[in-house]
Amino acid sequence: MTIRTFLPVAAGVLLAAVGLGCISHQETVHRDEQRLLISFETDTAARTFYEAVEKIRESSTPTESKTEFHIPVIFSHKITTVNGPHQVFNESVRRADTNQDGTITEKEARIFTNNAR
Ligand SMILES: [Ca+2]
Repeated sequence: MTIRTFLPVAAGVLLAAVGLGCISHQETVHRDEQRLLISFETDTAARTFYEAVEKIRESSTPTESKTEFHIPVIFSHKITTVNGPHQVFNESVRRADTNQDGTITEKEARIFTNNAR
């Protein structure tokens, strides 16, 4: 292909792309996980733990991630992932149950509360 034939073809492809407009895809994915099963040594341990979890929920913004891919003028692809409420709870259980025995003791709940952010 010579430059004399290439330029009109390239111009035609560009004009067609502009004329057709940008192909755009936008998607929001809600992601959550199953809530972990946990038991508490006492009611005090449960109350202490849940109060700390609520404090964390109130102070944190919902976790969100974005994936974007663009080819200027021709193609745009954007995915937004929003994490559900069980993720904060599960992460709190993993942090609080330090020996991973499935039970949060009063001592573990107190330590978790003191370090909750
Ligand atoms: Ca434990």
